[in-house]
Amino acid sequence: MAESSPLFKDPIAILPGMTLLPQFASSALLKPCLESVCTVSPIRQMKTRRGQTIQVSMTNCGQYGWVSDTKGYRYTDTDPLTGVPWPSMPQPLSDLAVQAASQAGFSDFEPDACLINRYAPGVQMGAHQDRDEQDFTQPIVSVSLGIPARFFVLGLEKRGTSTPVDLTDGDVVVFGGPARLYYHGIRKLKPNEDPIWGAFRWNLTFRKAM
Ligand code: MD6
Ligand code: FE
Repeated sequence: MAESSPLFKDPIAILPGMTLLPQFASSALLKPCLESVCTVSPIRQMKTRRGQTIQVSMTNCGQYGWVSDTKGYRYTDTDPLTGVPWPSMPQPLSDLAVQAASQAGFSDFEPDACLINRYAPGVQMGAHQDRDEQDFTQPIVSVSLGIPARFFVLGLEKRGTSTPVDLTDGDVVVFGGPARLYYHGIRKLKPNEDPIWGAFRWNLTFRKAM
């Protein structure tokens, strides 16, 4: 009975449409999956439309991958670095994403893209909306691995009061419904050390892109 297990943590409602599932993911299970993805499509720094280097390093798995370059943001079915399709989404990753979405009330999540972000200490992600996907009724499932970070959520406006959420290894956030288009970001990471991931934080965001 999961509810009576000391390993099971209850979901936490952060805002309507935003649920935190504390320690829902296992780094030990996911690390080999990420290593196999990064062997095919290496983690790399992308550029913005203006030609600036994005501090967060990225890669993707799944049918589609999110890319940014001087042409802008979009999803592609081919990795521009390798010229071949993005590696398929490992089953343990898609299972985790579907189970997390279901726990948060999204029972028909069908992820076809997983953006993989890697942060070193000192790196942040500015306030942004995720709106390059076709269907905003599908949530985004976000998995945090490695060193801690402070996530912040605004509303439909880029300015104003933010809600902070401290994320640690294994935490999963499901972002959907009224929160799906809320601005959000990651504060500058403080140096830290994780036994599995070393000095880095990894974040996986599962999406239905198309
Ligand atoms: C991060 N996360 O946690 C960045 N986007 O490193 C995101 O940008 C994000 O956590 C959409 C939905 C959930 C997220
Ligand atoms: Fe985002």
